[in-house]
Amino acid sequence: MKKIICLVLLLFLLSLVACSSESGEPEDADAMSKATEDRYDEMEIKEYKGFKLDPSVGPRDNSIQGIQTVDINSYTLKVVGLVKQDITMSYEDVIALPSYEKLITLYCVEGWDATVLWKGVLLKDIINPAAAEKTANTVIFHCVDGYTTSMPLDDIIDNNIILAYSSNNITLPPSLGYPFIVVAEDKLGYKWARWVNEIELSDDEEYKGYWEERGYDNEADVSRK
Ligand SMILES: Nc1nc2c(c(=O)[nH]1)N[C@H]1C(S)=C(S)[C@@H](COP(=O)(O)O)O[C@H]1N2
Ligand SMILES: [Mo]
Repeated sequence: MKKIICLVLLLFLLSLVACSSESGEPEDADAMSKATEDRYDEMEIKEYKGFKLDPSVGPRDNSIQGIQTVDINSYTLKVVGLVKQDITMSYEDVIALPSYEKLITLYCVEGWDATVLWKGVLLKDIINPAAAEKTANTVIFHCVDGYTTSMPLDDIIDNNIILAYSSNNITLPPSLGYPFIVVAEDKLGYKWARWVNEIELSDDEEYKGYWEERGYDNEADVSRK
């Protein structure tokens, strides 16, 4: 008799477990909203080594000229300015360089942030073959939409700053700067140049890009961390 009761109990418990795992929708408080869910590209990964990733396409766009569409066949990336040798690279040339992956959060001054798995190449691997002059201390990024922003050359070299062509394992979407975005880790969003097509070496430490010229801090360090 005891055995039968145990068996019935066991079957009951097993059915409970089965039901709860079938019940589908997660119920935790921070379950993703349908709107957020919809922004993920079908192929995009949503989690990396236990970290939740944000959809790589943000909730809105406020680029100075809207989202740019770049024709990859005519696209070139140039390295110019205080260099011994100007360089022009195609998209294929850039992505043939050794690749690096980084899980980094972008913080915009507007108060939103996005944690994304970025994959790209080291900016120094692009700059080094051009051989920067000794006087060069600043890197100015020029973009297809006329946007510019800058970073100290040492920052880029010492922190292994990458130029990304992939976000969350998919090709960088146009909204994020296809073909390339500067993953300016530890810097506010306006340092993350998108649709980059020219890298200029300069000795103007005071250079002010589009938003910097309009009053935003040139260091742009992310303070909340
Ligand atoms: N080429 C280009 N890059 C740009 C911008 C832009 O307008 N043009 N906006 C910057 C700003 S202010 C932010 S916060 C990040 C993310 O842009 P988003 O706010 O439009 O998503 O891209 C940065 N890079
Ligand atoms: Mo921004």
